[in-house]
Amino acid sequence: MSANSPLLQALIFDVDGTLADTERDGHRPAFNAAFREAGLDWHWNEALYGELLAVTGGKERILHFVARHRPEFAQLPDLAEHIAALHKAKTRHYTQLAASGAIPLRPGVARLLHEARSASLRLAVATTTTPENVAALLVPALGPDTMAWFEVIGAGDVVPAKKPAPDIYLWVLEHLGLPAAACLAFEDSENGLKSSLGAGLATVVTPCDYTRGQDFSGAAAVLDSLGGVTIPNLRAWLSGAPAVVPQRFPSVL
Ligand code: XBP
Ligand code: MG
Repeated sequence: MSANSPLLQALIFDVDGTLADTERDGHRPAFNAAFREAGLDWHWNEALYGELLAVTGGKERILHFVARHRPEFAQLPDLAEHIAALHKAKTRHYTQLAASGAIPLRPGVARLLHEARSASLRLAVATTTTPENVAALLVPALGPDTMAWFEVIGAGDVVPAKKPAPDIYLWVLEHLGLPAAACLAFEDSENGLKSSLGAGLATVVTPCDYTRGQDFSGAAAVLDSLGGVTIPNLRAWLSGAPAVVPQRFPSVL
């Protein structure tokens, strides 16, 4: 590291797809349960959901689906209220599922969070998902005190423009009181990467099932998982070193 290299001070994590593979078997069935409960015959299968993921944010995703696939509903004068109610029910189903421990963290995530804490790195979250979903996912996997590990949690509607807009990362940086050059972001999707790069953040990408094959140009590293990634790796990537992960660790740790 040269004398001018930035000092890594904080790690900012996306949640869905990055900390856990939540979309196919977490968010998707929760949306479908909410639709069923409301008496709608809407069903998002795996392939359709993959297409709908181009739109971030659950309420925005439902609106996009209606516009594309159920245009007869698009004219309802109180459509926004209907969508808000559907989304509230979806969040209830998702948090119940996640809180049961049914959605495991991705390989390397728990270890890296522990190592980052030991190295006194500050932790933050920058996600499009609803705030209560974050705790529902992390607490069963990491313990009751987990949310206190994260100094700033940027989630859901705290900024109106969701990813790929950079706003959520800019909001988190402002609340951390840090420049982008002192932080690393972790993402799994092209939309997420556009958002973090737009905020000026060096970004480590671990694609998930739905995002593999997307364009990750500009990422500091693109890896199968965070298994084997060390804090020295992260410091090196912030300084622009090529992404070579040592293979001496089992990939699940
Ligand atoms: C996550 C999302 C979210 C979740 C659903 O994107 O797009 O919409 O799919 O969450 P990212 P809500 O990982 O890029 O932040 O239904 O709570 O919005
Ligand atoms: Mg994501």
